[in-house]
Amino acid sequence: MSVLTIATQAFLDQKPGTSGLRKKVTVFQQTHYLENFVQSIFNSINAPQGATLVLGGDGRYYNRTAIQIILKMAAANGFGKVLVGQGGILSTPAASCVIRKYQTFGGIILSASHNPGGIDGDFGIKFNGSNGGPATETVTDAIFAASKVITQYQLVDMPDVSLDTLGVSQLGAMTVEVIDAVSDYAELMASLFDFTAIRDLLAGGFRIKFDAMHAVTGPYATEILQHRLGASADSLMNAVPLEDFGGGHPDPNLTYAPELVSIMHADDAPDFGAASDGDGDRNMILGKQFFVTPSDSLALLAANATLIPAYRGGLAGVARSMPTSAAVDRVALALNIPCYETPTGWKFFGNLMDAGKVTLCGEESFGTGSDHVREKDGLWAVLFWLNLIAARRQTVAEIVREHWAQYGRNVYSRYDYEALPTADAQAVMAHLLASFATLPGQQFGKYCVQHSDDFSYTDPVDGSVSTGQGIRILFVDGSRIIVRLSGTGTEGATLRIYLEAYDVDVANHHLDAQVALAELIQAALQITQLQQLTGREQPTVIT
Ligand code: G16
Repeated sequence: MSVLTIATQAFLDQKPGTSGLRKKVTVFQQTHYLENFVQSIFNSINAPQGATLVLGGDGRYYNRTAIQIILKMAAANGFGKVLVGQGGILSTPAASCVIRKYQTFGGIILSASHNPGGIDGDFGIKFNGSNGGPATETVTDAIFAASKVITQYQLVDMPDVSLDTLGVSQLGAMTVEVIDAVSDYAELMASLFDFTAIRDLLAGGFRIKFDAMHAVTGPYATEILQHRLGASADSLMNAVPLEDFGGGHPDPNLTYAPELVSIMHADDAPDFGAASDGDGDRNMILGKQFFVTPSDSLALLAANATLIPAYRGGLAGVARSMPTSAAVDRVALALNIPCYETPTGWKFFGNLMDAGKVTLCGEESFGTGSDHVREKDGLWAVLFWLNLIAARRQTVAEIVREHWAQYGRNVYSRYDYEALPTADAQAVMAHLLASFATLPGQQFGKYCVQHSDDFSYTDPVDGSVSTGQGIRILFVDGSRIIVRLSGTGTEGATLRIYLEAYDVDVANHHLDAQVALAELIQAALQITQLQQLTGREQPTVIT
């Protein structure tokens, strides 16, 4: 086996964001760009000689090319074995499941998640550790540091490996095992949920619609929902993965899943609708003419967890990212279990789950999951909902409204301003930071500012500190406005404004969130000076 050592020069823009390195495909296609980052991973993770890795991606454009490069580099860097999903495919939660099940050293996941794909779209890469979760900031900082001083990388000079046939082949001294991308994950799901109850629900005429958005969950949903649970073929839409996601934006929300949203708002809508994203870790839940906000979904799953076989014994604790609404905090209080508030990014939940402090976690960005893996998990959330509906035999809307009546409603919305010039977005953040001294005590309509700060987090397990995690404007009545810059965009800057108001009055619970939040939205625009500083009149996406 001949190992080639290639001289290279550092790229200075390889800092991992909220979830790995995400860039335009054309950036990754530059000579040495992908190789530099992969070698920087290998130079930072201290893998023992002969270690096993998991490798797979969401199937987007450039996935197959990248997998061949990474395999050859892994062989040259002393790995003993790589488990690759068939066709180079593994959803993000399935990759986490495989890392854990086969106790590998870690894995490399290729995905830009919900970002568009195709030759003009985005690509991404991240390293997950042996717990199956995204590398912590300590590791991603080390990878970034290594990427700035890299001078060479190594790969074996050998032909490509076949990725389409299950089985074992050799790449020099390293074994490549192509594994079924779906079966380990499907078995894990069957072990968590009451498949018999869900099968009975569906056989009894409960109609569902799952939109795979031409992304990675197509084969998983076909196996689990259709083959194992008996859903009809027309329960699935866009279930064939495509390299460019059919030209769509594989982000399951009210803006980017319009086909599903209109089906769920028709007079003859199915009883339950759901969608997942590019790499299968996000979920959107819909009832007949009813949208469940991700923050409410997390709270509901926590409140109903003991209806599910895997969580029958109760929850150790729950966690949410800071911008996620405090709906789950109220459930945790009622259940007398701890609730942790972390920065945005699933990587912050890993330590809490590993230490047994939390069982369920979630984020406003359509991510929910549990300690069954160390990634958020789209289909898991869908199955959780189906299992709880099978147990309660109520509609989605009835379940949510009953929850609000019991706990109050954390009315919630997020405004995204995408692809802003970076300087404009930074001007908004600088303006807010400069306002901290004068904001407390100021009145905006019915809202009076109590406190404002820039969120920082001390990990209760390893003591690491993460600062600058988003600006919080907290009001006397418990309402909140959060402003932060996204860490997953690839064009300019994306600024997010998160709005939350708490309402216990059942008479208001029928109100559309935009109506209920109208005054808070005005306050946010006034406080941020967003329109004046960016020239943007309207957000790109409202969820
Ligand atoms: C990633 C992270 C999530 C985060 C989301 C949005 O999700 O894993 O934890 O909430 O990005 O992050 P931001 O607001 O910085 O864009 P995914 O689905 O893209 O991997």
